[in-house]
Amino acid sequence: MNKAILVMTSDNPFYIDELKSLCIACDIEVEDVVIQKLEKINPATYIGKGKIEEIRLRLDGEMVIFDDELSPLQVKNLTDQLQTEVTDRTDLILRIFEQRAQTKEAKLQVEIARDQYLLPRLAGMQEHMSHQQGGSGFRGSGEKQIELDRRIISRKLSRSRKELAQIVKQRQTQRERRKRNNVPVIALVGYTNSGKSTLLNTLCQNKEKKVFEKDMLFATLQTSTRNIKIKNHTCLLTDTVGFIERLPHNLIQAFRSTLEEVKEADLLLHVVDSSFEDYQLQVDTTNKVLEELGVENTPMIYVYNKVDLNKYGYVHPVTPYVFISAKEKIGLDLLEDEISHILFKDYETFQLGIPYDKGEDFKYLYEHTYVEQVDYRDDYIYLQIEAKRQDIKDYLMYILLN
Ligand SMILES: Nc1nc2c(ncn2[C@@H]2O[C@H](COP(=O)(O)OP(=O)(O)OP(=O)(O)O)[C@@H](O)[C@H]2O)c(=O)[nH]1
Ligand SMILES: [Mg+2]
Repeated sequence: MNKAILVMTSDNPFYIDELKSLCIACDIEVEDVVIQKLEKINPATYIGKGKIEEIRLRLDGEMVIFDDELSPLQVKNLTDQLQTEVTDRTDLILRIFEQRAQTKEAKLQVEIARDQYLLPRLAGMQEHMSHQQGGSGFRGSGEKQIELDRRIISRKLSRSRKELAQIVKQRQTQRERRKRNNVPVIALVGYTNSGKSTLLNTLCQNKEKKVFEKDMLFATLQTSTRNIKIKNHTCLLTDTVGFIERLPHNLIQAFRSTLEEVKEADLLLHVVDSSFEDYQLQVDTTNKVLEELGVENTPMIYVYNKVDLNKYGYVHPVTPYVFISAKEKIGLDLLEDEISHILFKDYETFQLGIPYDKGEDFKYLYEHTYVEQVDYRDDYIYLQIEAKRQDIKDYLMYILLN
């Protein structure tokens, strides 16, 4: 297992714990945490000379990981001076995404983000490699190598981008088809590890179609959509990638298409880990991303999860909200009430009698509304449905008068 020394510019335990969790997810053991509060970041080496020396003396084969994203120049200089692998939080997040990506789309997205990150950093890495090999004197050949690598990566980047665009287009068609079917879409959003996938699995009746849930950062990288029933209404529930503070901008770009699903949603369930005292920071981060996506006007329910841990006393809920435990199945009725209150408040029950020669109309209503009852009677087909009046305005003549 790799070992590391972490370099922080803040002593906020939230950030320290988060960087440690990122290390754990990458199989890296944290040996030490160095904190230097900086007035000003050194453009050449990020931290100051004295601190670099202090770290250098302390090093015993560990890698050094910075909490912030380092510039290519900083990586190069620090690698030079510390004579060990120097990397940053962005790289860790990329590594995790690389491990977890499973679908073709997620893999492409991560590849693009990685290549974008790599491209300006090739020089620094080359330096590190040559140190490891005992520092050969052939600088010239190294530079040629860098140029070659750069060209290979650039070509790969443009290929991946094209391929991704193709997949995104296909998904768009899928989404449009869904939209035509009038089925409301609910999207789960929230900080990583808040319990989105667990909630999806709990709400999904089809137990074979479970999505991956785990106590680690970024368990989910691909959106999955499942059919669920909310008070007899069919809805689509979409699980999304979790958010994190300071998500590297390469990744935001790469994952934009995944988050397109969120834009199409009729309702957002903002899942919050209520057992976490600093939950507000996570809520703010999530809301910031939602704002960037332009969905701040989509109706949203705050779902304060993990109440079974009994550590939600300090939560100041924002309306509309519910307290639940996705794992222990607590409060799910209330959640369904809230969802149906928002999504189905305009729905009414209609009793229709459709003549047998109006087969097309029957078919339309059968496919586009919530059918509660069908009865083939002597003179007509009896149909009891739930629908919005405006959605069936062309069929109101079939309403049966009692
Ligand atoms: N105690 C408790 N644990 C929960 C609850 N809901 C989820 N968890 C746990 O929290 C961890 C994360 O759950 P996930 O459902 O994978 O979280 P997520 O929001 O999908 O995470 P990402 O995919 O990384 O964004 C898992 O270990 C779950 O078992 C809950 O209601 N109570
Ligand atoms: Mg998940």
